[in-house]
Amino acid sequence: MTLSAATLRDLPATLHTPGYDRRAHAPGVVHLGLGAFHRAHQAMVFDQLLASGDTRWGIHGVGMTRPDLVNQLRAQDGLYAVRVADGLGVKWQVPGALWRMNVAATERDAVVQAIAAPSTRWVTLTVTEKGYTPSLAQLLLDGLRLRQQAGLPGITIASCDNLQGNGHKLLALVKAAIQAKDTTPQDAEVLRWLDAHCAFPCSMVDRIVPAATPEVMAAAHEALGVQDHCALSTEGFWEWVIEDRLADPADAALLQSAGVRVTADVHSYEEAKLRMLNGSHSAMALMGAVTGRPFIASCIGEPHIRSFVHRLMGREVAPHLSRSDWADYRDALIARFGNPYLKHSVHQIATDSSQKIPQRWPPSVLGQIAQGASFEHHALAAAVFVRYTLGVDEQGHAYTLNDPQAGSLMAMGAAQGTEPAACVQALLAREDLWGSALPGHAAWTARVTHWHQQVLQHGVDAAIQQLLQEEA
Ligand code: CS2
Repeated sequence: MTLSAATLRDLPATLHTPGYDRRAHAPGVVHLGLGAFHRAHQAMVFDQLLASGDTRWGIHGVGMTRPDLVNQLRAQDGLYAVRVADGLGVKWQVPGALWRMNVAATERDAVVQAIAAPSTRWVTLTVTEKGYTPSLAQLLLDGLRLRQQAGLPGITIASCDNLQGNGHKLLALVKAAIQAKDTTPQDAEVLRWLDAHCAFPCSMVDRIVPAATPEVMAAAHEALGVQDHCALSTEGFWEWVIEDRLADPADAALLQSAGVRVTADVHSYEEAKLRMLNGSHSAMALMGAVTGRPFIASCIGEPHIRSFVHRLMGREVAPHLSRSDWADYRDALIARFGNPYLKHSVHQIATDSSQKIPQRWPPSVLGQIAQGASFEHHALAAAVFVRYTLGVDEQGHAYTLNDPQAGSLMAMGAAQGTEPAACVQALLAREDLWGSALPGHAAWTARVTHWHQQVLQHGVDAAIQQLLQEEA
């Protein structure tokens, strides 16, 4: 037996399950980028709102390319279990907010129609850093244009990806799609309508949701008594901070009632999260990949890596943050990274490093440079990234670089055994990775080159130990 609407009532009574009618209403939210994260984060916020009796938060979930998850979720009527587990305890829950599903690549028209549906009030997005393409903008635009032509109300379009100023980026992308060709009077009308009636708030979302493992599926089976091919595991912690710029201003109080922070100041939360959490994640992921440690918890469990991450955040990231409670945030992060229930694969986080590093590291390095302060931790992290492009760990096991830039990164990194300094220079020269200010910076290049030599000669662990001693 498998989890579905029919088997929902057979689940153990201790499990939190949807008590509301999942068929009576049309979805009010279209989510683009249906994956693990959305299902264990926003979908659980919307589940709370639905449970409170507000029927407008059902989700039409859209997988962008691959059909497998959508097919599995369809077979389970959009139901899946979430294990929420950390030092405070373990509990299972079945959120019920996911009502419809499509795949954008093969069912584009259904997605456009969903965005244009009268019941739709929100579009949320987690399409990853590399998903902000003209074709995404065109998809949104086609749906929004239909709304405007039909005289429907505007909607809130909330980017929830790990990009600084994600709402601004998305709005600019959609406007660029309108202006890409000679604009007609109708285009000008859409632009006016977008500005007047739609909102593109920036938002910061946070919850660690690893790709599910067979162990999670087995635990789900045991907890539910039925199979669940879409089960997930996450931590208790979650945060959603969204800019107070919503198409329907009344949504602010509703979201707040479900624990979302609605504020004018998303920026300070975004920058802290990207540089502290995601910046540390990328550093540990690359260290784990090269040293052969499989999970984030196995990295932070090593005292030298834990000290490295603690200092990276406290010494090189925090001085440039506007979030004043950064010390508590840092300590909470270290505890979250160590959560033994989250088997968060280092290779999953190292995926798309070329798209992630630009948001995560350069702002802190530039901040340190501007203050004449040390950026050694970031330089070592960058050196490990160069080492990572070799595609083989310190035990000699090969791994795949899962990255849109994999080909060019591996080609540039290939000669690091024979021409290490030239390889470092070539990789540090790339503005797509480091922005426009860091490439060519002599001291930065010198320090990354130094740490890269240490990594090649003595290994990542010894290099970290050396850094900890030198910068005690
Ligand atoms: C991670 C994020 O995979 C990654 O790049 O850093 O998915 C991280 O787990 C989330 O942003 C946490 O909120």
